[in-house]
Amino acid sequence: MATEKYKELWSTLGLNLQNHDGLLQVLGKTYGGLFLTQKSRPQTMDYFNFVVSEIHGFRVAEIAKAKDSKDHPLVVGGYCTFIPEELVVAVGGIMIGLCAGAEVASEQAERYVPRNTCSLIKSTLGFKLAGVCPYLELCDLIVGELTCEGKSKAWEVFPDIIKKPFHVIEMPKTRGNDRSIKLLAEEYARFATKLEQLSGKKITPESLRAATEIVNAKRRALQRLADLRSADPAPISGLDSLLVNQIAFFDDPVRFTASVNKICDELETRIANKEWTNDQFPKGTPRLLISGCPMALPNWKVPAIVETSGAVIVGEETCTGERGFQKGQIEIPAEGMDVAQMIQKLSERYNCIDCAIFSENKSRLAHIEELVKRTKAQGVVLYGLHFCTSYLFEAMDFERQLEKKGIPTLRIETDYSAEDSAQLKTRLEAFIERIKQ
Ligand code: BJ8
Repeated sequence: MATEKYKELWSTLGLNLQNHDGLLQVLGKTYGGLFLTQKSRPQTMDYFNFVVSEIHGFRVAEIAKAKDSKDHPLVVGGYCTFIPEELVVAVGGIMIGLCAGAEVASEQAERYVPRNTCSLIKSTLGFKLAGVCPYLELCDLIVGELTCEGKSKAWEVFPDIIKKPFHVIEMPKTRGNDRSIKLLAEEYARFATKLEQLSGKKITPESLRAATEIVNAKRRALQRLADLRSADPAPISGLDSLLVNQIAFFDDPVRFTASVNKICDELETRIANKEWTNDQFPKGTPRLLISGCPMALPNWKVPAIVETSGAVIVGEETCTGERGFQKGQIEIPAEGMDVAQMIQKLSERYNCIDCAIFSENKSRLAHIEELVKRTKAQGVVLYGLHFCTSYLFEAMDFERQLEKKGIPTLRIETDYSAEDSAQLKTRLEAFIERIKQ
């Protein structure tokens, strides 16, 4: 991990250098052990190795430099797939996903949020309290959304702790209908106004169309990668695919898209070469789909256990998987539309994201089944964080229904600690054995 050369920058941003060093050390060691030891990795993952080796370095310095330039892009941090990156890019801004995926300063966080709050929220707050997130410190605006109860209430306490301008987007309770599309369009229009005020730039049909093209290209590349994983042998591990999706939340979108397309080119060559073998996951390796809560970087716990227990993950029905870019969601606003019409289109697009919080079990289950078919998965792991009511609730119903249809399903409830790793490994190994029979 690069550390020395960025110390001055981190210090300027107000990080706690001691805590931060500790975090980077653990991260570097974990990454080396989990990712760099994998066999048959695509060479094009080198770019992503670089990004992780510079996780709080290169990109942070790049954004800091841009902020010092005459363009001074607005840096916007968010916590949900529903925050429309298109609008941020349309004012020349930079969008960063701020959800955290490691257990940091939990006890401190519990002074502000109840103990029975999910790890994702607690860790995101913990990163601020421990002073270890340079991306948060670079932000000019933070956006929260009224999704689950935990996040909705967290936005009442976060602003005082974060001490940054904070904007809250109201969310519909259901999705994909006229009322939900209208509400989200209104909220996006209000967000657009906020972005214009803070950036001093007007969103025009041209700037929004150009932004939409950038963001759509990113989603297309991610969808292309997701599609390639249906091959057997799997051309890439679930861990590597997850990493790519996690990095999508903070890397420069144009550079990121090109890097993902390079991986896809390499994977296509692998798949076309009938002689190619995967030394880590040979043909016939049990294939699993993960569905449920997002896995923010560096939450690799469950995928790491799965992929060191004899199975490969071939898809993620999560917000760090394909929930945010699944087929049918990409719509480039047509020529001739004004900004209001384009925002309406954006609302329609985002209304396709089937987060458990606003989606009926029926449509979510149909999506999981479609993914099982498409990825040729032989089993489903329903992944829920403790206290995440929406995903834990649906998992009970889904387990019953999927099993009834002959799809082996395992329900997992966990958090960011390593305490249950041995128990999870035993359960996952037994599940994988069941699939093999
Ligand atoms: S669109 S999944 S990113 S809300 S794990 S904080 S739900 S208690 S993250 Fe999410 Fe947007 Fe939906 Fe996706 Fe709450 Fe659950 Fe915690 Fe969660």
